[in-house]
Amino acid sequence: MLRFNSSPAAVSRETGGELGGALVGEPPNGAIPVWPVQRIFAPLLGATTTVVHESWRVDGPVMYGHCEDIVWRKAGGLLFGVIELDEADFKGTPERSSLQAASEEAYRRIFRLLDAEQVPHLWRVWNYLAEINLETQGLERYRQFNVGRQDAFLECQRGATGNVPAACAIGLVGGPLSIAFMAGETPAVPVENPRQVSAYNYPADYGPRSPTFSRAALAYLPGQELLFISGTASIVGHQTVHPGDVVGQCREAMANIDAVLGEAKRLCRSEPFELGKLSYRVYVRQAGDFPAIRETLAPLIGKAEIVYVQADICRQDLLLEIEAMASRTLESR
Ligand code: 3EB
Repeated sequence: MLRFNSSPAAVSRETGGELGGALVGEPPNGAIPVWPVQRIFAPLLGATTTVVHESWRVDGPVMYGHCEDIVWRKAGGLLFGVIELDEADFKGTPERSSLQAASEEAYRRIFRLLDAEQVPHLWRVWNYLAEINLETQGLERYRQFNVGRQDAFLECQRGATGNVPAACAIGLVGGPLSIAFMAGETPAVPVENPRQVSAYNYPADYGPRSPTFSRAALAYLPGQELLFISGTASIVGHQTVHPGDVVGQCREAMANIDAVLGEAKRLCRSEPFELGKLSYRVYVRQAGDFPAIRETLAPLIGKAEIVYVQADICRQDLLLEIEAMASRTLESR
């Protein structure tokens, strides 16, 4: 059983079975845990603390390792890892930026580790990079990242369509390229959104290579069903809708999540997932939009857990992005 916990403490003490997690908010004063924790240094909005600590815990013995800038832990058919790469360590060329090179190398290393540890199936990936909307060498940095990511998928014989992980790709003010990942011994079931063109089929208007992710992934552990919903924005078809209208974007993003839940309903093994029973993270481009977003989401999500973070979204015209997760126990028959 994989358990997710979010606590408003700078550093949570290890209580046993920690697989990995994330620290979201201001850099804490205290020590950062030694286990794989993704540092997402971006302001929290509407929170009572300056940092939240999210962790994934499992039952049973945990194996761990550290190689090629990846810190990872493995238990119960699952592996969680974090890789941080400093772009400055990668030589760029006029045709291939250092971010593109770092992105490709990060994914190559992830795939190498997953193959070696025999946990080959990537379920969910969390990507963070500095200055995501900045154009350098004639290409926006998010698009440079997409080229490196897709090249690695193809090079490692993973394929870049269909069976690809759920993901998010978010911009921070600075810091390294940081990628966290959850992988399993068994494949996840990819879920697409009928309202949207699959991201891996986006036309070339959005960059020389399409983004490599699915809209959501259903994953299974003994007696447990997990749903990972990728970063979801105000996109219909492949186009941004409601530019400049944060409330409209917020409603559209939730309509997209609802559509993904509708697809998941056809594929899942227990009762349908509901909007009010997910755990959410919302990325808000402009802090000033936060009150309107909170008000718009409140009636839609009820008492669901939600963390708001100020960060950049991968298209200049997107004002927010919403990701979510849910877990349920499965009755054994
Ligand atoms: C979109 O739907 C919005 O590049 O991994 C959402 C989730 C987005 C993941 C990624 C990008 C990614 O295209 C952006």
